[in-house]
This record gives sequence, structure tokens and C-alpha cells, in this order.
Amino acid sequence: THKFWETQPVGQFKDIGNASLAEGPIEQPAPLSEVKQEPYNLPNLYEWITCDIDSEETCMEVYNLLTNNYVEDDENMFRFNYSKEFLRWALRPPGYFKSWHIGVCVKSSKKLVAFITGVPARIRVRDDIVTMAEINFLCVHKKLRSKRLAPVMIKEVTRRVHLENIWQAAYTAGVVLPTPISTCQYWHRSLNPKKLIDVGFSRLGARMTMSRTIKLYKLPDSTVTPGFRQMELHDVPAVTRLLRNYLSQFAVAVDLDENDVEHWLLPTENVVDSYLVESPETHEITDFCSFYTLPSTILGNQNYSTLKAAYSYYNVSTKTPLLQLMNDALIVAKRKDYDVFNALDVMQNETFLKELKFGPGDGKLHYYLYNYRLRNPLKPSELGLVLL
Ligand code: YNC
Ligand code: MG
Repeated sequence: THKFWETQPVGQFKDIGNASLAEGPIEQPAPLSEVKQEPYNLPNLYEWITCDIDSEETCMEVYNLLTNNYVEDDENMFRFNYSKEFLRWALRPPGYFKSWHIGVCVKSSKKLVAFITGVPARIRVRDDIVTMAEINFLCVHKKLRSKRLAPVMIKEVTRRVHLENIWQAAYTAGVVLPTPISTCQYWHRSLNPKKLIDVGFSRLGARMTMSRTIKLYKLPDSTVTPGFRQMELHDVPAVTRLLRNYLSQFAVAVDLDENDVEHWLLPTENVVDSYLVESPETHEITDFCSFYTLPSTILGNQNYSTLKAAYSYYNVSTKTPLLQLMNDALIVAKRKDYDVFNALDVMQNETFLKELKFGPGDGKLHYYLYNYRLRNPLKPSELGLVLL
């Protein structure tokens, strides 16, 4: 049972498939004067802080909390290691609210012990474009787990989202909560198989030697698609048109305007990489691919401390086959020294995963909406949304 989640306006397990329940908001917005004006109460030793992520010192504290306490795999071999530059990028998109970058610290020492964030986004659900909060980076220090701090943090971020007259949210988690709108899977493409095997990320296949494995995953040194190049600032209008048109086919998708595309997709060193295909004849932008950089700390290995991972972000093919486009993405990732290229089975990704030698990961990623009901869960291929 879910003592907290049962009290929240989210799809409940008992309602899955219930045709008499309408799709859309579960609760109507309240007048802003009825939104609680004071923060929720914390246990006595702790207090709320709003984190100024522009400040080098605060950004470092957030970085340290997450580096030591954020998401690990089931076997506790790896832990996400979001960089400070990445956190600044993830937390300051167009129209962001500082008040949604929420910390909990120890009153006496000011030490940061918990964190949760929201950023605004427009998400289209079927024909309905809804302004939502994307909630991410929920983290409680390992020493404060299982004390029901997480529900207080979720209620506090919800209150601050409501204060901006926003009533829906989107989030992903590895755990099952009431109720996923979709359940996706990560796939992994080895770029540096020897290191991945040495650190226990992958295993040598049956009847495989190390040298055969290295050969299997070998990639050419240069990309093959004519006109394949990095995205630049002047490409923003064309990329926005390409993406908007592509994303219109999915049941749930992000709604991006030019400002969003400039923020989320213009290349930022060690944070996000974007490439496109400019037709050598017409100079038309016909295809696009992107990935973000999220290393993991390798826990307890003598030889290696970090795994450099690229995560597939938004990809669009109109002229170049998606398979060839993504193979070029693998080639640039390999050239930039990534160890592994990860992709969810969202959008049209299933059409290239097996062929490009991605293998299925263990563990699922569940997508959720807050205060918005869908009658039935979606297939991953109906999702046009990637959260960081
Ligand atoms: C989770 N990931 O079920 P029930 S993902 C949501 N998302 O409640 P306690 C979660 N809820 O079941 P702990 C959750 N994990 O009794 C647990 N819960 O109803 C629920 N891990 O609280 C859980 N980061 O404080 C239970 O648990 C209740 O001390 C238990 O803290 C949990 O960012 C956590 O995986 C996750 O740091 C903070 O384990 C802690 O264990 C931790 O006793 C490692 O909490 C890092 C980690 C989660 C990454 C993420 C998305 C978060 C979404 C939150 C929900 C947002 C809702 C929308 C709000 C805006 C609405 C508007 C408008
Ligand atoms: Mg707790």
C-alpha cells in the first residue's frame, strides 16, 4: 500500500481501464488565495532553503549531495554523477522558477540533506497542451531515509508549483507508484566493451572472447551521412520546425518552441550534443539527433572511477534512415570517448536498438503524470518525452 500516494490526485491502480472515468485533470485548479501560503512543517532540526543554483557554492553543495546520495543501480555498483554544468542546464530552462529549487538543511550547521526540483514545461497529452512542472532530483541523504521526508518534500514542491498557478506535473522513477502512464526500458550500446566488462557493467557473452567482443562493437572513425554536422544557433528555427512536426505523432510529447530548442538542444560542452543533416544540395535541414552526458560513479573499483555515458535525447529522421543517423551518433559518441550509449525504447527507438547492437538493461523507468488521468497505459513508442 501507498499511504502517501493514495491521498494524491494521481491515477489509482483500481481505476486502470475504467471507461466511465474521463481523461484529463483529476482535480480542478483552486483560487490562488486558497493555496497554502506557509511552507509545510519539517522535523524540528531541519529547515527549508531555496537553492540559488547560480551561486558556485550552492551548486557545489547540491552536486555533492547528489553525487553521494542520488540514484544507484539495483546492485549498488554505479551512482549517477550529474555535473554542475548539467545541473545548471537542467534547472534553468526558459521561464524557470528559483522557488522550485528546494533544499532541506540542518538548522544548526546549514548542511544540505535533501533536495527536490521542478522546472516548467509544456506537455501535450493527445490534443491538450498543458503547462506542467517536470519534477526531478528528489534526493534524501542516505542517513535520513525511511523517515517519511520524501512526502513532505513532494507536498512542498506541489505547493510552490500551485503558487505559480500550475496544477499538473510529469516525472519518472525507477520505482512503481500509482500509476505509470507508461513503463519503459533502457538499452545500452557498448562503445568501450573492455572497460564495461572490467567494471562489471556488462559481461562477456557466452562463447565470446574479449577480442571478438571488441571487434563486434567496433565503429568507423568518421560519420557516413553527407551534410552531417553539429547544430548551431542559426539552426534553431529549422530544428524547431523539424522537431514539432515529428513530435506531433506521439500521444504524450513535449511541446517545444524556439526558446526551448535553443536551451535544450543547442550544444553545450559535456552537457548536450546535437547533430543534424543539412542537405548538400538544398541546404534543407532534414534530420536531427542528440544526446546528453550523464556519467556514473563506479563504486568500489580499483582501476576506474567513472563511466562516461551518453543518453539518447530527441532524434528525428525524414531523409536519412534513423538507423544510419543513430549509427552516426554512435560514431561521434565513440570519438568523444564515451564508454556507453544509452537509449530508452520511447518514440521510434525500437526500430534501431537491436540492429545497432544495443542490449536490454535490467530495471525499468516508469513515467508519471500528477493530476492528469489517462484511461490506459501507453506503449513506450507512444511517448515523445525524455526527462533528464
Ligand atoms: C520516488 N522516486 O512510495 P507511499 S526520481 C515518488 N518518487 O510513499 P520516505 C517516491 N515517490 O508509497 P525515502 C519515490 N521514492 O507510502 C519513494 N517514494 O505512498 C515514496 N533515493 O518516503 C514512497 N531519487 O521519505 C513512499 O522514503 C514515500 O527516505 C516514502 O526517500 C525517497 O526525482 C527518496 O531514487 C527517493 O534519495 C528521496 O530513497 C530516497 O526512501 C532517495 O520514507 C535515491 O515516498 C535517489 C532517488 C528519486 C529519483 C525523481 C522524481 C520524483 C518525483 C516525485 C513526485 C512528484 C509529484 C509531482 C509534484 C508536483 C505536483 C504539481 C502540480
Ligand atoms: Mg525520509
